[in-house]
Amino acid sequence: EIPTEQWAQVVEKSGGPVVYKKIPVPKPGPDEVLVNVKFSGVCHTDLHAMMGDWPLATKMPLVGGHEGAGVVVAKGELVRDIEIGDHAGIKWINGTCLACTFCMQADEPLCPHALLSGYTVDGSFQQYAVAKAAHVARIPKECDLAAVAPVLCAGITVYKGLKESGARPGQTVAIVGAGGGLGSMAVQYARAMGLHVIGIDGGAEKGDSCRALGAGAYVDFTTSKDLVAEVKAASGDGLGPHAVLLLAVSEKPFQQATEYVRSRGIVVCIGMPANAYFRAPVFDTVVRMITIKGSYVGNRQDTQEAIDFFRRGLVKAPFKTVGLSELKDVYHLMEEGKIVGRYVVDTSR
Ligand code: 8ID
Ligand code: ZN
Repeated sequence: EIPTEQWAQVVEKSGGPVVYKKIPVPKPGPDEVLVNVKFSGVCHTDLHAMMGDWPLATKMPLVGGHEGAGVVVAKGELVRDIEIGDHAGIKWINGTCLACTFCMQADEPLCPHALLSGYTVDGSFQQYAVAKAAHVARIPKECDLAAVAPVLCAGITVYKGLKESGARPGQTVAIVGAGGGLGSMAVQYARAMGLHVIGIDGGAEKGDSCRALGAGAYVDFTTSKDLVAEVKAASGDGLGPHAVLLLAVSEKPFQQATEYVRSRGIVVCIGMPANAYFRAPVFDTVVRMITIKGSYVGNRQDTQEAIDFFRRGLVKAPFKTVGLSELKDVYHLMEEGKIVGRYVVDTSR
């Protein structure tokens, strides 16, 4: 039985806060499914969305969230390849046109008509959420829905970022923000992909977590006297990591990355600190043949591959579960950089 009302966390004005209240249950359109969200991860993007700190407007009022794992409970008349009762994931890319040149080449995140869960359409911080059937993640029944939730954005994004980094098995990748939500997943995927990992973040607790997840070295940006030298030294032969994944929500590490990346190395920008710019010395970029690029979530194939790493037990990032009603507290901890791994909210409380 699908109720007519449900609990949700609603952003009523840019800057927040979130308000826990009852709202109507949405109805799926002809090409959409309705997912009974059981658990949702809390991504730093949700905080950016509430604060309105990116140069892209959100819908308002807004239900955030884009790591929602649950069960399909209703579907539109055109939906054929997913059934009621199947497990599905509400991810950042809620829907795309599937007809533009980007969609045709499996670059759906670049679709100019993309709908974004928890940003331009309501997302997973509610008990029932709608998404285009073509785009919901297919979650195998054996996957625990709370544990798989962080894969739906953090996992997909870092897995794609590692592929974009060009790093090959046996090479070294530096993960900046390695103790956070994306970072904890990145350490795991990198290790599963046969890479050596240098984790960079702040504090001893995040260091312990990075090492436990498989990082061979940890550099603490809050205490390091010479971060560039330390990262290079940690790369084995001292020439620097072959690739860098920038996941931090701060501008400074973006400036440092081109200094320690190996010659011919690739710097991948993923974190999106507000109002930040990427500055790199032209001379070094040229004579050391450095590549700088961005990476933005993943396509449907990346999604299923990232989930399959999880299903096989190759990635298992740390998470804590609290009630959806406690989302405000999670945002406070996130603002202070105090979260190791991910928080997952349980929509039943
Ligand atoms: O598709 C994308 N590109 C995509 C997808 C999902 C998320 C991008 N994002 C963006 C988010 O919007 C956010 O800007 O990635 C960023 C990281 O998201 P997150 O992992 O969910 O955030 P977090 O859990 O707060 O982790 C951030 C970590 O960065 C560390 C913090 O200590 C924290 O552990 N950090 C900071 I802030 N400054 C640092 C520094 N100077 C740093 N780590 C190393 N050096
Ligand atoms: Zn996200």
